[in-house]
Amino acid sequence: MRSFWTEILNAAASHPFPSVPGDLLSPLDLDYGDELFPNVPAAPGMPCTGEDRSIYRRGARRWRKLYRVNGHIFQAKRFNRRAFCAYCQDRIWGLGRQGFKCIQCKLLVHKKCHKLVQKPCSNEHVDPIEVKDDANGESTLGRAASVRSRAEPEPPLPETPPAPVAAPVRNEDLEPGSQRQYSLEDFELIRVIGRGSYAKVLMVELKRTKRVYAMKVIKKALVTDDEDIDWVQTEKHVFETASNHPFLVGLHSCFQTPSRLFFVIEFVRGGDLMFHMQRQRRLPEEHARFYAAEISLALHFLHERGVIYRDLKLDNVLLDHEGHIKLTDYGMCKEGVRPGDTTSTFCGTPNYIAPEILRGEEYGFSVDWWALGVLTYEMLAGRSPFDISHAADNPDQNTEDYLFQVILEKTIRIPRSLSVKAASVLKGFLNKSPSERLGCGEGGFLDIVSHPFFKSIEWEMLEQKQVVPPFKPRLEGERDLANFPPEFTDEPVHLTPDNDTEIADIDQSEFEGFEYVNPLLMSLEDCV
Ligand code: ISQ
Repeated sequence: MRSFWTEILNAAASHPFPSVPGDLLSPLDLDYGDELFPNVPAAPGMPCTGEDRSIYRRGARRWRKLYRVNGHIFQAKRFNRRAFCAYCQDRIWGLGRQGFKCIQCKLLVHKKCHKLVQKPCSNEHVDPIEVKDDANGESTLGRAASVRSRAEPEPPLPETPPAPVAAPVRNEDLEPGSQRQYSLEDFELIRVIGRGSYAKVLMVELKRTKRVYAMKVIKKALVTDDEDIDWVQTEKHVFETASNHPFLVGLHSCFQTPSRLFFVIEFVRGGDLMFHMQRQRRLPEEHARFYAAEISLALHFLHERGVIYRDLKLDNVLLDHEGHIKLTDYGMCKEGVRPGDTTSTFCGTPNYIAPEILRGEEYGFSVDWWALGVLTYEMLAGRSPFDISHAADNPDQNTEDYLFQVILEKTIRIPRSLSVKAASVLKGFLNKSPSERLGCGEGGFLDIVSHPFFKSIEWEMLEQKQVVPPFKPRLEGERDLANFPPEFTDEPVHLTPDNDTEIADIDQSEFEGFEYVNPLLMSLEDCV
């Protein structure tokens, strides 16, 4: 039987190599230095003088979509309490974000009615929020910081009693052969290994088997907004898909307490690429090629299943104990995208956001290939292609807007030290026009597979983890945390006790059905 890779490589052989704009470098594009680090550290792994390590890890963000009609600024909402449309007076009900709410006057309307609202906003004020008029129903964007600063309390709605947290099924009550449910008591919390804007990641041990896992802990109080609840659902769905691929972290189980959501994830021991880049300055081309190729396979797997990853960055690329990559963090993913479909949410981590997102255009899988270009550049050059650290002292140039302007307008300069093939692949991925970008043309993924930079890659072997990684993380034992930043591992590992007043404000019905156990991992565990 011909394998997928025989097919794809044969097709690649007969497919003309795409002419990537920027294949030929003009002298103006060459970069003669300008490193990220201003001096040499006292010893490998030590910071440079004046180096602030906290600057490197920047969280992903999702900006909200806002729709302006007649002075109102509407935001899509899901209502699970009784709410009525101010335009047609009918009840707002149904699954998904069926209603719109004005973030200023709190007017509630159906999504289908929002453009018909004639009553002007009673609380219109000039606010530094970027929204477009929604006369054509076009989706628009706003900045998270401005939109989040909503001072007014919610209008009282007739309440239905809050749903209690679903009582976990007790394992002794399960039918023989059905899945075991997990709870916090099943795990020993060992160390903190990461932290993001919403979540904390711990290394934990499943007491029954003594196996080690990563546990992502999310406070429910931080995910009260409808859009936030959507990402929790998306993250869970993508985890389920990802559990079938060697270069994506898989899910063991999910459970909840009244205050928190828990994802139990396979533990990947080698640390992330950000950690390794901070110690190695820049990577040899051979290493960058290997990581970029494994990441390409992971992205392609997601794309084929209708998922745009949208948060590729050094922090989200983990290395396993052998040195193979695994992508993590699916909270920014967009699901259900068919070939040719587009979406428009303004989201990502600023340094990696593709120009089409910044221009407010509809976009598709192209944004992931752009981010791979940024990441590959960082591996090869030891700095971002949009490095604005030189502008740190100038308040006008030390802003997100300035970074976005640089991404949109600046010609990317390729370090002179890089090979022609490396420069070509970077120019291919970092093409500001998504239709001309490497991986986004007619040839799609095939154009990446057949790019000269990847000529030495044996793709079929690579996907089966049969290629020996160029770097093996140093590990002394299964639980060695030497590859995780001390700013996390030195933190106390406890979870603060539940706060009753905080819990009273949580609508537990939003989290119904969150519990999950991966049947594949379970059967593995039962072999122990
Ligand atoms: C798995 N292993 C190590 C670190 C992790 C960080 C985030 C999510 C999963 C992880």
